[in-house]
Order: sequence, then structure tokens, then C-alpha cells
Amino acid sequence: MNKRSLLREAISRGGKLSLAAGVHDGLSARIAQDSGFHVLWASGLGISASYAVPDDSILTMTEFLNAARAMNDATDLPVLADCDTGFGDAQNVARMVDQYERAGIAGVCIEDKVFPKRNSLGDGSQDQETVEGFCTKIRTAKKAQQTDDFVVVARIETFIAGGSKEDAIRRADAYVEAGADAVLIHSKSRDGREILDFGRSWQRTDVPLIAVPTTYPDVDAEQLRAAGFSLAIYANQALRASITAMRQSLAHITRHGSTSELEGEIAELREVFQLQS
Ligand code: SPV
Ligand code: MG
Repeated sequence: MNKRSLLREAISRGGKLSLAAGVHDGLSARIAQDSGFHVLWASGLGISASYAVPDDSILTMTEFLNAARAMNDATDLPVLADCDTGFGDAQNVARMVDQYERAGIAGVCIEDKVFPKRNSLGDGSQDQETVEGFCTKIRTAKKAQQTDDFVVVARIETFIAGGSKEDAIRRADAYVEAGADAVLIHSKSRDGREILDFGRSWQRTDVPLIAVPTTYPDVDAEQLRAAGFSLAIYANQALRASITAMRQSLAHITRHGSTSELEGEIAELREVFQLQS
């Protein structure tokens, strides 16, 4: 099965929940594959963090694409690439689809914010794209794709913007009508109730539904599945785990002036070589 079909299969609804890992390079992609994930999320936050720049439309499309390509080349898993706003207007979306599809990326996700976007979980507010403006982007993306099974995910930022469930449902229906293959409903609520409520209320049970359980960690996979979600994206846990591990190990060296006690705690070189092979 090609990777586009693998992604379609992973996100398809039918009572199961697939898991995506947010990764930022080939190495993290391989570790996600070894850990049993079904899909790789080429995280804009993760890739931006790997350059130590904000996730605020700072990197270019080419920089994001190169990172997604490294993940794709390093694994057998399908990559769903976080493409922010599509890196500009509808014209940018057309080129983005052309380039990502040529690179073998299985699908792209675009979000209904205006360019330049800011990370959804930060403090600042951000204008949402008009429904019609975003539908134009989706129609453009679907027209630009060359293979039938390339996946275009529409991401709704209504809850991030403080909007209502009714607005989110209206947008979901419009985006599907415009051709979106799946809907990602984002939220930064602490309890995840608005997400579960959306999942239970949205009538289009034939369209894949995706959640990003970052700020509501107490909502587990089973609750998401029962509410109708077919993919959960654990978008930044690998990145955050690596930051903690690097900080602890490097601080140990400057504190102790030796690695003798650290050796047992960090990956052996043999494991590094194995991940590279
Ligand atoms: C990302 O991983 O870049 C995402 C998810 O888009 S979030 O950071 O929650 O916006
Ligand atoms: Mg992102």
C-alpha cells in the first residue's frame, strides 16, 4: 500500500483510533515508528523549535518541507505535514501541495488562521480566516493534487479563537463541502470537553475527525474514540521529552565534570548506529 493509502486507512472512521506522533526530523520519526505509532505529524512547532525560532510563520515552506522529507525518507510511516496556513494565500497553497506531493508526503493539514500565523497554544490572539476564504484554499489544494489519494486536512481554529461549537460545525460542514478529506478540530481547553462535545455533535460520521490532545491530557484515547475521533495527534510530547533529557544530561556533565554516572542513563552509541541504519 502506498503511504497516501496508509494515511487514508489510518484516519478512516470505523470505531478505531489511530495515533500520530509529532516529530521534527528523521531521528525522531524513526523513534516514533519504533514506538508503534501509525502516522507521523510533521509538527510546525517541533520543526520551528529545532531551529530555536518561534512557531509564528518564521521558517520558509522549503525548510518545513525538507524536515518532512527527512521523516518520510527515514520511515515506512505516512507523514501528515502541518502546513500552517498553506504558507500564504491560495496561490501559495497550490505550490505547497505540488511540492509536498512530489516529495512523497501522504497528506497536508492547513488551518483556518490568517498568514502570518501564531502558534495556537501561545498567549496572543489571532484572526481566523473567513469561511469562504478558507474554502477557496481547500478547493485550490484539492485541484492542485496529482494523485487521487493525497490527503488534505482542514483544521478548525474556532475554539482557539474563543468561538462557539455552532461556528465550528458550520465551518466543518463548509470545509468538507469544499473538498476536505478530514477535519482537525483544535482546542486549548484544559478539560477537552468542547472537543468531545464537538465530536459527539458533528453529523458527518463518514468524515475522519482528528484531535490534538495537548492541553487536555486527562482525555484518553478511549474517550476520543468514543466521541468519534479516528486520529489523535500527540504533537509535541517527543520534543518536550527530548528537551528534558538533553537538559538533565548536559547539566549533569557541567555539574560533575564527568560522564561516568551518566553513561548508564543515556542511549549507547550502538543504539545511535542502529537508528541510523
Ligand atoms: C504543531 O504541532 O505545530 C501544531 C499543533 O500545529 S499546536 O502546536 O497545538 O498548534
Ligand atoms: Mg503547527
